[in-house]
Amino acid sequence: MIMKGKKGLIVGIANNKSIAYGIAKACHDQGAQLAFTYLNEPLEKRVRPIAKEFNSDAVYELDVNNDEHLNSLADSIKSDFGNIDFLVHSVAFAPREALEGSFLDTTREAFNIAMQTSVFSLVSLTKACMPVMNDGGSILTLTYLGGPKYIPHYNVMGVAKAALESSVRYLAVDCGDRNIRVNAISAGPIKTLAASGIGDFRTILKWNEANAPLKKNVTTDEVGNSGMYLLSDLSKGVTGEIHYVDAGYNIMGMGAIAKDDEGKTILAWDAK
Ligand code: 0WD
Repeated sequence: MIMKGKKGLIVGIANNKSIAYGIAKACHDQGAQLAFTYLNEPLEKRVRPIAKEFNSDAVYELDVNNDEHLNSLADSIKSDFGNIDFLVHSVAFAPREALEGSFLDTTREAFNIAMQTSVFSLVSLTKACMPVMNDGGSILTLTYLGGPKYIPHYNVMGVAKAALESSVRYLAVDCGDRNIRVNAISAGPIKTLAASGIGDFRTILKWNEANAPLKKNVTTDEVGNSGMYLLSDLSKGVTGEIHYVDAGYNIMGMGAIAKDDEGKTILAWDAK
């Protein structure tokens, strides 16, 4: 039981398809005690039964853009759950219209919403949790290849993920003073509620499956297990890292898709 005796806060479960659910499951399976947050009332109905599934009744309302929620979080955790050893930040949002069409058309408002909710939230949540985080703890966030590279339709969320990955490095230094580690998993595409907002997401899934070295898409269980490793003492020497859990897709310098002599799309290794 790798996580026995450890307590953690999971932020970003919308339902049991969420990546944060996979991470919670892996940590719970290894003996961790968990507390959860929900964004708003409709999501509370989804999150409470999930907390029960993991034998927890430590459930708090948290909109990461609400300072009152952030300010009261540490006190609530301290009084009914106790200090935590790890924190999962699995939150991102951009207005739907910003995730289709051209990046050039991104509005100031959409840009600010994406950056506040998807990037600054890691900084503010980390800060809010520091008073209840044990020294030697671990913080994990979720990012995507659309940060360092161009991905169609990802647009402003790509810019936000680039800033998030940079924030991981800066936070890793600040939190390192207390031996608290900060890392990110860059997950391959997974069909979740958030992903359904991205234009043409099915094509991204198919493309990844065709071109990744492992010829498949990853599951929330796979991301969950890697997340559990980064939250556990097994990764005590790892901080400021962006760890790819994407069936290897990010290493590819050449796609597997090619055109045959008639212009038909085929797998590259079938090309003559
Ligand atoms: O392909 C994917 N699904 C990938 C997701 C690939 C690589 C990375 N990611 C990232 C996302 O960008 C995000 O950072 O993983 C993280 C989790 O996303 P998810 O598991 O794919 O999506 P989902 O199940 O929708 O969970 C994200 C949740 C929100 O769900 P909805 O769908 O209601 O927006 O983030 C939460 C909310 O529960 N969230 C907030 N929580 C607190 N305050 C807020 C907020 N203001 N906004 C969204």
